[in-house]
Amino acid sequence: MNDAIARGNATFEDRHARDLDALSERLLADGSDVGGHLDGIGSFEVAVPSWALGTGGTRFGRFPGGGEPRDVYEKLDDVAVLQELTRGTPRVSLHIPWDEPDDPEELKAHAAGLGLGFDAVNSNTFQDQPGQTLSYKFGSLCHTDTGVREQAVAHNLHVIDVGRTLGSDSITIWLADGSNFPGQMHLRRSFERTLGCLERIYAALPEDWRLFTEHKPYEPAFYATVVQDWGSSLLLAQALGERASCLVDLGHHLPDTNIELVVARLVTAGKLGGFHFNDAKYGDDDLTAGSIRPFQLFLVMNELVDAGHHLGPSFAPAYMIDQSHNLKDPIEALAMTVENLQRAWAKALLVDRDALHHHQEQNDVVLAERTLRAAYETDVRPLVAEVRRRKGGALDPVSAFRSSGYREKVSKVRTFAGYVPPQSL
Ligand code: LRH
Ligand code: MN
Repeated sequence: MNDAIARGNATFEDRHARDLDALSERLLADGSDVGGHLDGIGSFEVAVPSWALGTGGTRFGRFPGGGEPRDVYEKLDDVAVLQELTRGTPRVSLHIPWDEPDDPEELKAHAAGLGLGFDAVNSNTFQDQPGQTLSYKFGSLCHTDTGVREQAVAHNLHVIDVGRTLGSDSITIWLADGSNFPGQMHLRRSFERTLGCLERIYAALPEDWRLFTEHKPYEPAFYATVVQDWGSSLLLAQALGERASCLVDLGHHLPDTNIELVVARLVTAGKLGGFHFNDAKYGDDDLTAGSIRPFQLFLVMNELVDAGHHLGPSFAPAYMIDQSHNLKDPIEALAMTVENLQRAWAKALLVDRDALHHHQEQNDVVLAERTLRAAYETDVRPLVAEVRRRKGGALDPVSAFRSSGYREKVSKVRTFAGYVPPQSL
């Protein structure tokens, strides 16, 4: 991959240098600290979901591309390629049992050899596994049957064990638990049983670990979801304790929800634990982050940079991607995602916070809005590309990946025989 990156960078370096000089000159004229911005952009890292390296699909079909990773080892190989290209994805978030390693120590060594680590692990009590004793058809941690709840708690403790061996320090718990019809499920008892089970999982957390609760308004439940919204997630995180916090999946909000406001509320509550970045037009579409609502992504990043400004280094949410690549090559889609996230972050860093604060306090609506938009409308691509270049990455990750012929190469060795796609995606 390094050759393709070097070739690509050589092709673009003159134009890049011109663009960077022009932008730096303008930012300096505006009194901006270009060096500081480059450092700030370089500090942004995002974890890659293990379940997004194969081709995703829907209930209507899946159209696998060539060279799909056949196991978690090949998925790590693909994440390493992404890290070489973008220099922004040094960690992987595993989903258990989809990507449960036979030998976690061996997988940890494989990852270390690739310069990768592990971010939050994800449990799965939204599917019945082969040989599973009790079904999650009517829920897991909320289930009316103690045996099912016990089974689900045991699974989460197992996921923590695997994560501990891999060097992870957090678990994300998303629950499909809910109902399809009014009257089917008691809305308070189901929530209280869920909290009771989460308390047992929280009590078993290793001392330096965090637990993230992830809300979602619907799907697969189509009437009520136990952890339906940020309020339900916050109630759980507050009841559990200081190492529990809320994970915001951008796709888990009803149309036109002001997600940046949800983020601001969770920051105020001291309970913003992490993100699943993606984008959506309608439902939980799991599309490329920044591909549909780039301004919303900027406004979310603006809340994060502003919070970091006030709270300092203790404010460290876990940034992760959660997408399903039904049509794009997964590595190209993830490269575009990382670029879009780096750009939204870079634009948020450009916001003149003192000026914005002043205009807000003066209720100068026009100047406040203009100050925010000025950052959003700045083409930060040269800055973001320069950060990648300085870290040994690609000025243009997608074209470097294409010119590397990586997908063609792995397509020859990764024969389909033996490839088991994730069951739901
Ligand atoms: C649920 C969700 C959750 C994961 C799954 C793959 O929609 O966002 O975060 O467990 O996708
Ligand atoms: Mn998610």
